[in-house]
Amino acid sequence: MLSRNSIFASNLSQTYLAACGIRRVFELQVLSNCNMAAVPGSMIVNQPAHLAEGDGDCPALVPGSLRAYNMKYCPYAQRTLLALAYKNVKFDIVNINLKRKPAWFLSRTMLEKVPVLERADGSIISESMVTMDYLDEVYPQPPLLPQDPWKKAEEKVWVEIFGLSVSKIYKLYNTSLDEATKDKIFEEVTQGLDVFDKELAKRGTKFFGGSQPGLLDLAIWPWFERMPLLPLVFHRTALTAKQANLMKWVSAMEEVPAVKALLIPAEEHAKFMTSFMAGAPEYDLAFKPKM
Ligand SMILES: N[C@@H](CCC(=O)N[C@@H](CS)C(=O)NCC(=O)O)C(=O)O
Repeated sequence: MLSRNSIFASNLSQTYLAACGIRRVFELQVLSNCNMAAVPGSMIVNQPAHLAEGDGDCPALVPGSLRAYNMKYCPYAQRTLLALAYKNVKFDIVNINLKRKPAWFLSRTMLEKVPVLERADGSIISESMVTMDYLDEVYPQPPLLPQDPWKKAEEKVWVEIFGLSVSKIYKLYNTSLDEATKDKIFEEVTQGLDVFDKELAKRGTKFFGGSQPGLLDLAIWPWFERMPLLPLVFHRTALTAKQANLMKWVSAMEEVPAVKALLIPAEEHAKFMTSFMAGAPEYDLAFKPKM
């Protein structure tokens, strides 16, 4: 089990730690699913434990609130929660045990994945980017995408580029891959980071979205929140001082209230990833009494 001390003992550079906000992250208290006090308009009805088949019926919908089906450590589901929180939409979370999905969850979605959004009439949409798009249309303020259809499309292309490069970082946690394959993937990830670093420099803005975060910022953030895990598991650091623009962007993102509200400490991410790699994901590890 990775402890706070083992994280500090690892040879992460100070710059990297600062960029990943490790010190600040550790100061956050893990009380429940997230710290929604930072996003006053949003509402969380805490449903901390991940519900599995046999745990009873689906919790009743909350009047006037959107329902997000989630898995606490899923980066895709975090995209949806970030968009909801960023736009101060009222929502509640139902966490799903993905190893033993409840029948009532499976009956709602053919795709069998989180995130899923459900509204008062029981209809659902899924796929993280679809949910973000929907939220941006229905809750236009603050905007996630530019008005111009071409520019809108360009931002979505960037999300695709991210999916084909940096987001491959998750493959490095696949214990069945050999070292040569992992080296190749690591190369693709770092090249992807270079591309995003250059793009940010080209835009010359604080966020990819301009002076405020946009769709691209929120869509890629979950992978950056998890960056500090890589050196712990793969003994290499992907994001370094070389990507200076991205480093600054990480610090700026950490100050965004929606990001703060949903931030999971690196220590907790590391514990979950360790359990995931061992084939027994501990979805509820944050809710166990501390030893
Ligand atoms: N393309 C989907 C990917 C979502 C996804 O892969 N979610 C994972 C959890 S991170 C999932 O629900 N997997 C189902 C399972 O593990 O059975 C999206 O963007 O929403």
